[in-house]
This record gives sequence, structure tokens and C-alpha cells, in this order.
Amino acid sequence: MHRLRTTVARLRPLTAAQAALKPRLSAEEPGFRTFRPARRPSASVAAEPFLNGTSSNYVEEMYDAWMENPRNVHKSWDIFFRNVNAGAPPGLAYQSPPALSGTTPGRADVQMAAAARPDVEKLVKDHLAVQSLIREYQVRGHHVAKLDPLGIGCVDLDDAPCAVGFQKVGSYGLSESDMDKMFRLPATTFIGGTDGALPLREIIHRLETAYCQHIGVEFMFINDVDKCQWIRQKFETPGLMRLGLEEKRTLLARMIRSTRFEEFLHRKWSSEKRFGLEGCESLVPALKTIIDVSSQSGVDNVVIGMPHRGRLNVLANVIRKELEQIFCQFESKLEATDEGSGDVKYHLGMYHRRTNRVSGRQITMSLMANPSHLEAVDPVVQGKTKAEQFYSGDTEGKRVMSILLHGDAAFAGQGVVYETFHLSDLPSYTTHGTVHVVVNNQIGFTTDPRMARSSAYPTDVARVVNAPVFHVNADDPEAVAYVCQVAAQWRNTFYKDVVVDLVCYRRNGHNEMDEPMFTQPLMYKKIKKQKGVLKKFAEKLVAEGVVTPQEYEEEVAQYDKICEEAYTRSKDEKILHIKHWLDSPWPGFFTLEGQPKCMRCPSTGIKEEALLHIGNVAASVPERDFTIHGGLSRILKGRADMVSRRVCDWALGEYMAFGSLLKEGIHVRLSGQDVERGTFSHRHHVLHDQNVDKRICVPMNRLSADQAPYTVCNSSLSEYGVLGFELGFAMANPNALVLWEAQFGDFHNTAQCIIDQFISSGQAKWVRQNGIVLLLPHGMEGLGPEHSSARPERFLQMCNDDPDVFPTLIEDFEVRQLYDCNWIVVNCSTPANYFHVLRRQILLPFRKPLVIFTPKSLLRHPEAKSGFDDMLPGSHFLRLIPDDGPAAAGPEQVKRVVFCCGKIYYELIRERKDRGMDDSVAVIRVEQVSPFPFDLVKVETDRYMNADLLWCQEEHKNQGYYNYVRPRIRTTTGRTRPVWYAGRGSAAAPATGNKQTHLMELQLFLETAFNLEGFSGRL
Ligand SMILES: Cc1ncc(C[n+]2csc(CCOP(=O)(O)OP(=O)(O)O)c2C)c(N)n1
Ligand SMILES: [Mg+2]
Repeated sequence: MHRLRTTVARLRPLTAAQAALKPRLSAEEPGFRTFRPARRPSASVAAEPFLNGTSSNYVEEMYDAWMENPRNVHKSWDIFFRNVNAGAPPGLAYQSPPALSGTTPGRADVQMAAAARPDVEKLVKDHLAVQSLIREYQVRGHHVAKLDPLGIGCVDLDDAPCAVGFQKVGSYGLSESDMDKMFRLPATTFIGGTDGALPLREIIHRLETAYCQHIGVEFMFINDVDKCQWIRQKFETPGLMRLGLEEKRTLLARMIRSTRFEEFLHRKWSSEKRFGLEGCESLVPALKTIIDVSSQSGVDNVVIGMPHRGRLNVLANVIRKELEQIFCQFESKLEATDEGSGDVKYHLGMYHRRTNRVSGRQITMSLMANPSHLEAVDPVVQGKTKAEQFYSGDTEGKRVMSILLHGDAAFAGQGVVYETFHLSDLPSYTTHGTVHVVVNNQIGFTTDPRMARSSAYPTDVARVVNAPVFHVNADDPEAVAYVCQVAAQWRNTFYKDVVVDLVCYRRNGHNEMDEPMFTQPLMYKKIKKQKGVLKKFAEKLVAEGVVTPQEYEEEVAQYDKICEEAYTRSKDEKILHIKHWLDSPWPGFFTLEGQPKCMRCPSTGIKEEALLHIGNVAASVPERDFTIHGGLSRILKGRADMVSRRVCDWALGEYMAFGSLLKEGIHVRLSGQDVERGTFSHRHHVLHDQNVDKRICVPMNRLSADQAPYTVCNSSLSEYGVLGFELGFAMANPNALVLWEAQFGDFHNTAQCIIDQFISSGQAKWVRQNGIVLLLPHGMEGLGPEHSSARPERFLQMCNDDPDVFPTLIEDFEVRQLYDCNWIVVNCSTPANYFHVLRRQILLPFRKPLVIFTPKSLLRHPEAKSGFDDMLPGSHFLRLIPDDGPAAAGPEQVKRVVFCCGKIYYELIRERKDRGMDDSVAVIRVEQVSPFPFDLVKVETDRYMNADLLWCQEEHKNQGYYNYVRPRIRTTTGRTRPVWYAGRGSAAAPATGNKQTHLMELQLFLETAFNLEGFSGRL
């Protein structure tokens, strides 16, 4: 009230000139409205009793409309504003509207009218009520929309009752008698089209059409006015949702393909699992519409991730995989030629480039291979999309986009969905909007939604990023096509995520072999009676005269023939090629046969000048007037000092590796929690000005003018999402070093699914290589059970090399062994070796995932330093570092060989020195634990023939490396020599929480390691 009084008191009516400046509707956007600055009528109106606080906005709107054209408002408002402008005294501006034949009142009439004041307050209230009603439709219309083809309404919205509809107008203080009154439409609706006012009955009718039919639009939670207006315009503008004749015919053709494809598979292989699309056949036209519209907007590369449901159909009819290739996957007698295990047909990926018929433009589509683990592929798709954008210079997502498909149960249930959504707007992770499509068949295997989620819709997770959700009844292909058009336009206008929720049903069981009546008897009774969507749609179009029955039948027959012919051709296929199902080819990286171009790895060393140059950049602030923290100045000074002494610590070794690759044109991307500084404050790849907020400098990007870009990015606090993302990023381009660092190695297990399903087994399943690097800080340092172990045992247990077979030591054994393995596991003890292994990752002629257990205390250990000499041309990664002291000089005197890896080496040599046993005990570092360096271990075991062999580790016996290395060392010696153990005993937790116990345990096992009599007499 107060606000209105004071603002109204300041108001003056617009002059004609001002009025002329008012924003007009844009010619391109008929009916599009923009918000206007508030203008108010003159001071005298402050005395009008109906101008209370709640109605002020409304009166302002009326005034605006009146200024535009007096006919826009009800006659009563026209008179009111005329009187105000004519200077009517306070309280007397209002007059009841004239009779139909009446003339415009003059000033004298005003006085008379004041005596017979009608119920003005009701008039305003009614207008406000209508506004509320309009808003209620916009907010909650989706509650009453007819979204469910089965009509069983599984969405529980009881706690948010919806007051829309003709019957509910009473709740707004309106009644039947108001139905034919004209109401001015607020700027927040487009239902009027070109009309500024409508009778209430028509208002409700249009709102029902926009919000309560087969489309339910959920968007009013978006806190951006322009975006809300955009959506209102798309769904409210009369007639906008109607499809043209040609669009309808295309839609029918797509529905025919989608439906008949499943029917064909069912006819030919009735007992094969295929996770058919029956009940959601409109998914195919949905995706095709999204792709068409996106292609028209300039998108030429679409990366798709999807689960099992309807996958073969999408491959056939959206991505256009040759049908015979799909059909021969059903032929169980065909053998696969490729190495590896292969995968079931509904997990395989695919890559295809073709012309989009609607836009006439070339478009590349890839469907990412994925494991059974639902939603795990989401971040992988996003990472690959980001990489495609990055390498093609598409900084705004105008050419490359992703589409993610989801099941309703998985979308609501899997946490990685949420993790992936949270990457969507982060600068180094955004893909500039994803179109999500949910196949919401209202069931997850045998579980009903009410048991599968606590939110009303399966899509509610998307609200965290303000993504609009377009729910649509999938039995209405036209509605589906329309929302998909809008979804694609949204993505290609705002470059933000959007969700299409296809509310459908699952005609069969979870798969074709499954009996759904066990658990959902009533639902399935209903489904059995449900007419197929194609049939319904065809009947509708025939009735409308869009197609003739004969045309329809011909289209069906034509597609059936295509399937039959492809089936015949598929019989000619003799061999299955999994590589035909590759989702990310690397043109030029392999030979035409898909083999590495050579089986050698050149020296990974670099020239002295390069070391000096990179070292100097690492020690500098290459930016003027940039104040860094005093502590960092000391660190940089320390680096400069090391460079002058020609040595590297860990951080500098890493700098040398990244810097040299960048100089050679290799993009390096390091991502993970707090990686920019480094969890242990050792890295400092991003410098922060201490005086200017957000001013940063990345010296690694100042190496040379023609260097590749360096990306270092602190990630969100997610492992599953971020590791998946980086894995996807690494898929796009073999000539990039992509690293993910865990804050502490043990946190990798929240990304276990990515590690197990993609990284360790991805190549075997999908013939797809990947060179991702995992940096996992690891080491027992008395910090407790957490933050200690990166669980080497888990990674080693998944290595594919045979412990019991000593390999044939052919030429290029080292590289061939790497080629054959599923991943490489290393724990480097020196900065130089870390430097080499990072560079080797790129210089190898193929790609393998690399798992590196990285140090914590060694980062600052005075002895864990490497000289430049170990990094010069000719030097290379040392898979095993032999003893180079007195023991090596007199091997026949050596009584014990202690094999180890990682930081325990430094404890061992200190203890050996303290005990004066440098000549009797050899300490050998196995730096590349897997694939196991059988050849080099053999050299060492042969060298020390009189010694016993022992593996020493700081991890517990059932953990760490012991169970992996022991059988391999045994195999190396022909099982003639035992391999003793020194380390912590078996335990459930990775480490003790007590520092004293930690030190005591260390002392105990060092004692075991150096007690040369400890194992005598034992077998
Ligand atoms: C992470 C994960 N957990 C469990 C499963 C087993 N599973 C396979 S399909 C399925 C139901 C999925 O339901 P929904 O997401 O609604 O997809 P729909 O099959 O209904 O299309 C389940 C639980 C799985 N594949 N992945
Ligand atoms: Mg489902």
C-alpha cells in the first residue's frame, strides 16, 4: 500500500512522444512481448480507493495497455485514464462505463458519476483473479495434462493441488457470470495472439489447450524472466503447435519405421533379448526431430548416449547403421574377428556421417558404447562432446551437441545423473546444453515409480540446473514432435540443458523373455488393450485426409521390404567385426587395418634447452604487475634454484613433461579436485593476483607462440562424474594427454563404475583404445585408514597378464607387452621416471589407460629428486630400477634381494645404510608393476643367484602389490625360489588411525626385511 501511494504520487502520464518510444512487438516474433519499465498514471489517482498495494501492478499494466491503444482495455479503464489525464480531482477519476450508445464523458459528468460508484474493487479483483488463474495454468497445468497414455496417472502430486479448469474458477472469486466478460491479458501470457483482451471463457479454453492436453510444461521454477517468456510464447501462441501437412507425413513415415523395425525383429528372432521400444515408438521421430532442428541451427556433430531400451531401433532409424550389420548381430553362429571379448548388441557404439535430409547439411552422429550400468555413460558423452567442441574451436556449442537418453527409473535413481547435471554450467566442463530424453515407461524392470523415487516426476533432478521439462504423452506423435522442436530450439537458443519426458508404457516385459503380469497385472491388462500408437496415428491422419489408407499401406510395405532385403544380405556376412561398431575413430592414428603404425617407442627424453626453458617458465610469473603470494614466491625461487642446479623435484618433473608435450603440439588437460594448486600445494599451475580478484595467470600457457593449449581445471566435488567426463574427453583425440587426479587415491572408488566398466575393460569390449591417465595420491603416512591407500591391489587384480606364463621375449617386447595389456599400472620413485612415463603415454603408437600411484611426502623428500641428465635425449622410462650400489658391484655376496615399489624404497635404503648392509642386500624398484617386467626381473634374479627374494611393501599383506607380484616373480624363476614377504599383516582397513602404531608397524617390517636369517629353513 505504502509503495503504491508513494510511487503513484510521483507518476505522470506519458506524453505522446514518450508513448511513441514504447517498445513494439518485433516483426520476426509475432506476438512476442518484452517486459516494459513500469509507468503509472498521474498523482491524482493515488486517492482512488481501489488502488491498493496488490492491484498496483495490475493498474500499471492497464495503463500501459491503454497508452498503446485505448481499445486494449475495458471501457471503464478507458474512461478512468481519460479522466486522470484530463485532471480529474482525487477520488473522482473513476466513472462507470457508459451505456453502449453513450458518449465519452466530460469533466462535468465526472462529478455526477462519483455519486453512483459501481463495484470497482471487484473489477480489479476479478482482473487479478484472472491473472492468478493464468499463472496457475503456467505453474501447474502439467498436473492435469493428459500425459499418461494408459491413464493410470502414476505421478503423485497430492501435496500440490492444482486449481485450474472451468469448475475451479470459484476458488479465485470468479463465477459463471464472469465467463463472458472481457479481461485484459497480462504481458506474461501469449494466449491472446494479437488480441490484448479475451472473454474469460476463451482465456480458460486457450490455457487448457496450451497446458492441459498432451503436453505438460514445467518451467515456472526457472528464475530467468526472458526464458520463461520464451517458453510461454512457444506453448501459448494460438496455432503454433499445429504441424504442417508435410511434417505430419514425415512423422507418419518415421513412426512406421520405428514400429515396423521392432515388429520385424520380433518376427525373425522372437526369443532374442533386444529391449524393444514397443510402447514408446515415438522415440524415433522425437530424436530425429531434435537432430533435424539442431542441424538447421548449425549443429553438425551430435554425440548420443543411451541405455538399452530401443537402442537397436535408434541405431537403425536415427543413426542409420546398415540394417544387415544389426541383423547379423542376432546370428549366434558368426564368429568375431576382433581381439577382445566384444559385447552384447545393445551396448555397442557407432559412428556415422551423413546428410541430414531436412537441413541438407552434413552431420556426424556417434552413439557411445556403454556398459549395462545405467547412466554411467552420461558424463562420458559429455566429456567426448566437450572434446569435440574444444578441438574444433566450437567455444559456444554451436556445432557440436549431446543428446542423452534415460529410463525413468534410472534417471531418478542414479546419482551420476545429478553429478553430470552439475557439470553442465562449469566453464571447463560445459557442453553448452544437452537435450535429455526420458523414455518414461512408468516402470523400472518390475518396480513401480512409487517404490522407485520420492519425487513426483522422474525428471525432477533436472530442476537443479533450471532445465525446463517438457512432459509429453508419447501416444501423440504430433505433440512429441512439437516438444522436441521446442527442446532443440531451446538448446540452440540458450545453450542450456532441457528435458523431454516421453510418458509412455512398456508393451512387453523388461525384455522380450520377461513376464510382466507377475508383478504389474492391472497395468498389463490395460496395456494389452492399448491400441498401438502407429495404428492410432495412421487412423487420425487418414481421417484428416493427410494420407490415404493406400499410401499408408504402401509406406509400410516399402519399409518391410527394406528390412527383408537387409536380412537376406545379412546372411552373406561371414564374420562379425566389432570394429564396425566403433564410436570414436581416430583417423590417421592407426594403419588402414586399424593396427599401430609401429611397435616402438622413441626416447622420451628432451633437450637441455627445453628443460631449461620450461624450468624457467615454471619458476616465473610471466605477467606484468602481477602480485603473487609471498609463500609462492619462495616456491618459485626454489624452482629457479633447482633449474640452476639442473635438478627436478616432483612438481618440476611434471612441469617438464606437460611443458614439453605442449611445445610439441600435444594438448594437455588436467582435471580433478583442486588440481590447479595441487592438494599438497606443490603444483601451482594457476597463479592468483593477490590484489585483483579473479585475475589469474597460467605460465604453462606462456611457453611458446605455437604451443598447444594447456587446460588445468579444478573440478566439482565428484569422482564418478568427472572421471567419466575425462574418459570421454580422452576418447575424442589420441593426440592429447588427459589426466584425472583424485584428491586422495582412495576416493577413486566413488568412480569405480567408470574404472571397472570403461577403463579396465573398454578396449576388450568395444575395440576402443583410451589413453586416460589416473593420478592417485597413495602412501601410508600415518594419516589414518582414509587418505592412505589408492588400493593398488584392486587395479592389479584387474590386469589381464597371466601370472603363470613367462612371456616369450621377442623383439620390442616392452612395447608389445604394453600393447597387449588392458592398462598400465606404475608407481614411480623418481621425478624423472614420472616425467618419462607421462611422455611415453603420448609417444607410444597406441593408447592404453595409465594408472599412476603418486606420492605425497615424496613431493618434498630431499632424495626424491632427479638430475636433468636422467631426462635428456636417449633416456627413457625405467620399468625397473636395479640396485646401483655395492650390492650390484658384488652380486655373488648379496644375501637378499628386496623388491619394492614407491616410497618405501627410501625407507629401505635408509635402513640398509643404518644397518651397514649395503653390500649384502640389493634393493630393486619395480616401477612399472603391470604389465609385469618379467624380462628385467629375470635379469635381476639371475644376477643375484645366491640371494633369497623378498617383496617389501608398506601396505597390508592382503592389499598393495604382493599378491600380484609374488606369482610373477615365482614364474620368472621357474618357481625355484620362494618370494618372502615383509610388510604389514593382513587387515580389513587400509591403515591404522594411530600414528605410533603406524611407526611401530614400519619398524617391525623393516626388521623382517633386513633379518637375513628370518626365513631360513622355511619353505
Ligand atoms: C546401475 C544399474 N543398476 C541396475 C541395473 C539393472 N537394471 C537393468 S534395466 C533396469 C530397470 C531400468 O528401468 P528404467 O530406467 O526405467 O528403464 P526401462 O528398462 O524401463 O526402459 C535395471 C534395474 C543396471 N543395468 N544398472
Ligand atoms: Mg522405465
